[in-house]
Amino acid sequence: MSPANRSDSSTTVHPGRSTTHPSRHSPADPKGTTSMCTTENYVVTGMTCGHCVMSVTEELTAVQGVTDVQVDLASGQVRVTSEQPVSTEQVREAVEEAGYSLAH
Ligand SMILES: [Cu+2]
Repeated sequence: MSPANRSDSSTTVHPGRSTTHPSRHSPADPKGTTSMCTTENYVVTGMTCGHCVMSVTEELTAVQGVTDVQVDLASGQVRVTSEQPVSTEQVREAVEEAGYSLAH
């Protein structure tokens, strides 16, 4: 009699990348800031091709409040549009999670 094969666990783990972004609960601004968009420009270093641009765009889009991300590969300029101000720290975290770094 052969023993049952029970060592084959099928837990799917995505390496290197946290898929759970804790949604930070930011209090609503009582002052009428409805439909006000904030646009900030950053410089990301380390991007070499369209795939890099995709990764950075993906991570930044996942940041709370971000509605649009425009990346210029040649200059490394990243324009982040959000419906609420996003701190540099949040942007830096997202960029580093993608595997690149913020220039300043
Ligand atoms: Cu690349």
